[in-house]
Amino acid sequence: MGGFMSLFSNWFGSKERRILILGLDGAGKTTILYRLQVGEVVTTIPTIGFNVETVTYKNLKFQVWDLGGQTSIRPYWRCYYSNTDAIIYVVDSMDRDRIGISKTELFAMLEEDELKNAVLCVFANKQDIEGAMTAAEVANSLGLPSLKNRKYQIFKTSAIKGTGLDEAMEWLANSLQK
Ligand code: G3D
Ligand code: MG
Repeated sequence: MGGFMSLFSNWFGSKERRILILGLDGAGKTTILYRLQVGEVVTTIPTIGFNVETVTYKNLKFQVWDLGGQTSIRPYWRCYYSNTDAIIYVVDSMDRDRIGISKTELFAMLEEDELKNAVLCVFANKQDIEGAMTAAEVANSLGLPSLKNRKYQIFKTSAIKGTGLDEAMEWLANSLQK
């Protein structure tokens, strides 16, 4: 347990940090959570029936759930975002069909008042697959250039191969220190 995260958790400082990992189903969020190797993943299913995966590692708390689908459960998500420092937004770079939905979901999240100070780290995931959208394509399709008053960065990742994750976490740690 630990790996590079043990180094990074020190970089995040001693303050408790809460990080949401969000994106459409199939984007690779759960795979990433396990890749970070930060410890036991605890899955809770709130009454309304969406899964929330949580990992706590030292001063870091990661929470993961799927966006998209039923909008009726959206209000229940609010219970999970208070004091969020960062959003890791995961995109399946092969999923051109749903990148528009992914954009809509992202912008809906970013409108939430409690998330207005959260930094945004986008993972253009599944870069190991040939024909995947480049990071620039993902950024444009998500509308990242139109973001206002948001500190963000996009990274090419492969959760399967474990590439790009450490650079992304390094950026996150640096951003949260400031
Ligand atoms: P989710 O938690 O966002 O819903 P998962 O997504 O982590 O469950 O991943 C969905 C599927 O995509 C899984 O495949 C997983 O192995 C795969 N996947 C995740 N990240 C990558 C990646 O970087 N590259 C490739 N090639 N595949 C990835 P299965 O077959 O188990 O459904
Ligand atoms: Mg999952």
